[in-house]
Amino acid sequence: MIRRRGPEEGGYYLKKLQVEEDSQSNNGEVPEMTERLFKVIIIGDPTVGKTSFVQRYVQDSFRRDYKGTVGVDFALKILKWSDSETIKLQLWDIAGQERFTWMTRVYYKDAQGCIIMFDLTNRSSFLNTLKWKKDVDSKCTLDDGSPIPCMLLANKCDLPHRQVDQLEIERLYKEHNFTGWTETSAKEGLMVTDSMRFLVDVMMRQKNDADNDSEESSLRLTPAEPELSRTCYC
Ligand code: G3D
Ligand code: MG
Repeated sequence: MIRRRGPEEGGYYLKKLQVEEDSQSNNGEVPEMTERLFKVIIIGDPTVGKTSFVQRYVQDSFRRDYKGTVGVDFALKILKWSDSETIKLQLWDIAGQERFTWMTRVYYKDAQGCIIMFDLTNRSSFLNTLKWKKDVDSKCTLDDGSPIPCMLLANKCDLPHRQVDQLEIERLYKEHNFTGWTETSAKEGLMVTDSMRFLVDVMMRQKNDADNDSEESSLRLTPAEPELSRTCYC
């Protein structure tokens, strides 16, 4: 149920995720590999499951004996995105205790993607996702000034006794410009890889668009603005 705003119809559509996992033959030639690095921050109230989610995603394990995160933990995940592209994801697992202080600005610096997580069985963690979103949007933007893509994750969907229903999540996601939302269970490994793939897919497309824009504008500028080439920077 990952949803994404569809620019073509101004509405929403279900996004099907497709990643080529297997390398295809390339007539025996070794393809040139491009490597991309993305910094992704994982934020939300304490105990919603951020560290468990990262652990599940990176190591496919779930442990009950974590110490609460103090400060920030880093994890690296390497994805083979296609025959020619490798992605390095740097995951910053930020302690919830550090919320909304000057410190978050340091954590958010240069982030290109964000996960905001809440616990479906803890209503205040859901309400606080708005504060987290505002905090990120006010301190962190992409190079073109737009907000960084932000996924809203409703964790612990394996548990009964929910305190938040789907309609409320849907409304919050739409009204506050999240990139997508889905229920997850770090414990059961539900939608963990899928939600990350969705975010990576969005980040990749934004990066490619930005690369194309800068290529196009430099191509456009060269003939139209010949005086630029006479500019002297020495
Ligand atoms: P945090 O990093 O956001 O602070 P943690 O959260 O990953 O440390 O998890 C906090 C508690 O929630 C842990 O329980 C952890 O096992 C549990 N948890 C995390 N994700 C899930 C989930 O998807 N389902 C369920 N049922 N529990 C989850 P303890 O008991 O160790 O404090
Ligand atoms: Mg933690």
